[in-house]
Amino acid sequence: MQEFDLAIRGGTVVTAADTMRAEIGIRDGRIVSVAERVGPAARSIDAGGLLVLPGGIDSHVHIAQASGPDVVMADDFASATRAAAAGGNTCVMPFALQPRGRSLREAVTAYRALAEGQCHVDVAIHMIVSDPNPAVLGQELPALVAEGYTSFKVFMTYDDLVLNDRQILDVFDLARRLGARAMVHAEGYDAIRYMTERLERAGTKAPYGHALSRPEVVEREAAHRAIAHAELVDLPIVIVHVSGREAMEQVAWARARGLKIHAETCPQYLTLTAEDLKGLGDDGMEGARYVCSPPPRDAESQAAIWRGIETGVFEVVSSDHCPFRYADAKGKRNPRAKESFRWIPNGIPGIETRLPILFSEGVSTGRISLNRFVALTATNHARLYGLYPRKGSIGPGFDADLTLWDPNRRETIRQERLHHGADYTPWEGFTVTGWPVMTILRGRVIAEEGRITGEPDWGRVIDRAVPGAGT
Ligand code: DUC
Ligand code: ZN
Ligand code: ZN
Repeated sequence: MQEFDLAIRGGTVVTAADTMRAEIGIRDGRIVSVAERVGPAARSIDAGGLLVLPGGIDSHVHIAQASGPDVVMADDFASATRAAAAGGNTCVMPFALQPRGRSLREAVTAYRALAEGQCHVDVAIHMIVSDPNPAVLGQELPALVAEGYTSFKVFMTYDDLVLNDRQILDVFDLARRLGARAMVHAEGYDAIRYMTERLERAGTKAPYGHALSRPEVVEREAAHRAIAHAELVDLPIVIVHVSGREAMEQVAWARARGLKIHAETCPQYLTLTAEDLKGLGDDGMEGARYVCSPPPRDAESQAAIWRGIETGVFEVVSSDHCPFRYADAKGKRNPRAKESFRWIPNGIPGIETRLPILFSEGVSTGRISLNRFVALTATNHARLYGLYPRKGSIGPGFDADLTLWDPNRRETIRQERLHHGADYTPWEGFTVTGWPVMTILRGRVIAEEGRITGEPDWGRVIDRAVPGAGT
């Protein structure tokens, strides 16, 4: 009788706290033992020369999210989670979006149904609250949080999503009472409209207009306002996809005042700039490949974001994977997008490339330690969103979600190697040092050397605990 179903031997195990030569014994999908030697197992995997990391958790992705009548997102759950697995991730967190005027409960039920049986990795669902009416605040949200949907995002921009200040305060107040986690898209609606109309009047239509319409001050103002509301209500919040120095300084300022403000950034804000949106190509639309919100900034902002990562302002790096096809009339080059940048769908693919880019630019360059990499890509996501101590680290009792990582492997990112539904990657030709070799979900190998070895019903839709008031 074997003691374990699976043993990982010969690797260097890395957690947010420790780096050690150890073997891992796995039984029934869970880690049972981490020790210098573990006993006999039905299968042993040789991780010699490799790092053994907690599986990546990407707590900010968009999958199969309705994007308006004429635009379709490029990924369903099968393709997005396939790409996640190949990129070293074992859990992703997409959003069930409440269309305004409709029930949040119905949106969550329908979204969960889309995911069930279609996932290569585990999925935990956040909500987007676009209409905090009395039924949502009084019944739906409290019930959904109690059922394990313990986090939601609010938007400070977009016609069909924006909440006004009073609505934000009401939703924050409820989140505090429920112990739920609130995430904020911090860009100011009126400022963006003003800038967009001004640019259009001046004849600016091309994709680069997107960056001009959302300068850093727009993000800085909204971040400050969200922080002020969070202070008033006494709610810890997460400011997601912080793109540049100015919004980041607001987070650092809030922390210095003793406020619990969490912050997320993404690989695009470390590696892309607004200059990328200037590309024209055959029909002037090339730059649309890089249109996301907030937009990428400049080299100075990239350096500032790195400082924020190094000094702990940022606790999580997510992909904000939000894929649209480029050569597609329902994607980046839909007919209206050619009339004005304002109709280019906002978002870029990145679920499969997040870990290699951050490892390469962060760990391989010596900017951050291996342990910090693990914290930024797995452990802190689990802690922030109520998945800890089930996921996010390596130790007895954790799910056996692991990524075997070759720290020395040099690879070039190419669209043809990726598994997402998009038809391009913003990082085409980008060379990285460090690459996922094998991804293991609850003790089963789901991806190996870029091949998907699992099935689309191996991932589960999982419920979560409330992160807890005050955290
Ligand atoms: N916000 C996101 O979080 N993702 C894509 C677009 C957006 O505005
Ligand atoms: Zn957003
Ligand atoms: Zn997003």
